Amino acid sequence: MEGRVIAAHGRQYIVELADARRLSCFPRGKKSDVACGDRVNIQQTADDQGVIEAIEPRSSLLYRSNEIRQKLIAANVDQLIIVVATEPAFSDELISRALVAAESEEISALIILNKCDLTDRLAGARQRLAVLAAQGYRVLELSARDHADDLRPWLAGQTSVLVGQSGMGKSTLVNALIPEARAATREISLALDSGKHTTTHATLYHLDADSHLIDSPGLQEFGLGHLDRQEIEIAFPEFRPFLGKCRFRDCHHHKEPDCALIAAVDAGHIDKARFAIYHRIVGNQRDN
Ligand SMILES: Nc1nc2c(ncn2[C@@H]2O[C@H](COP(=O)(O)OP(=O)(O)OP(=O)(O)O)[C@@H](O)[C@H]2O)c(=O)[nH]1
Ligand SMILES: [Mg+2]
Ligand SMILES: [Zn+2]
Repeated sequence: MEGRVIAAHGRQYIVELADARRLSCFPRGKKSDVACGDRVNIQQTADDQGVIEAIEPRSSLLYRSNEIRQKLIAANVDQLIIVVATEPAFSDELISRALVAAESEEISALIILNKCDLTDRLAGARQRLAVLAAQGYRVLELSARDHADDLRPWLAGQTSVLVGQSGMGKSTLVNALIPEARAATREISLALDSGKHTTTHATLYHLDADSHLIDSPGLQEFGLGHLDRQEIEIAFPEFRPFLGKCRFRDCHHHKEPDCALIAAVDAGHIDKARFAIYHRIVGNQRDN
């Protein structure tokens, strides 16, 4: 039988079949490289249980990785939605890393600035996101508490995944759009005190027959150890006009003479902070 993974809790997966029945499944063998959103072949072993025999080829796979291991975020998504908020503070580097992941999987990206009802830090947040909007990324301002519906047109006909730091309001958005989801949400102060993320595993919810939304646990890091230098530099849209124009073909855009990217930074065509983030991602820190 074929089904789709709609929840991934460690090695246990909830698989939804074509007739909407849901089975609790384990993968065959030790390795567990199944992600929420995966299309799988299963063998039913009991009324409500099954074994995952195979994973169908994926149209996309979002994951993060460090030297030791990789963590799957979601499979077969069309759109990555990065959720930040006016508060708590968000990381520009995390956003850029998520954008690189989306570019490398060739899926579209949307940035949401949530909690716009909290106006104290709204102007500052807007200003930081303007750098990304200038690169052509779509930035949508909203408040999950009172007008989450603004997001609905952006979700139509696609499978989207919400990612971002803990407390940004991803699950609140899910509940606002899909009340029957009843995803757990928590006051930030409580969440920070416990040191835990409120959402503990990825879950796929249906908006309608062909629009789906995946909620994922908050993340603090977005390791991109699986990408090489070329893949990372091409994932910065504002670098593209300058790539291939450095004096050295294998230029690291670090301290080399006649580097087209460094010249573009100096001329104000590339944002300094984004350039610094690029260097942190590829792992050669620049000193200025
Ligand atoms: N004022 C305001 N608060 C919001 C808004 N959206 C979410 N919150 C609050 O922010 C807190 C965190 O929201 P969650 O939805 O649990 O955050 P999350 O991103 O799912 O967090 P993790 O599951 O830990 O990754 C909750 O107390 C929400 O009520 C909003 O638009 N405005
Ligand atoms: Mg959550
Ligand atoms: Zn260069």
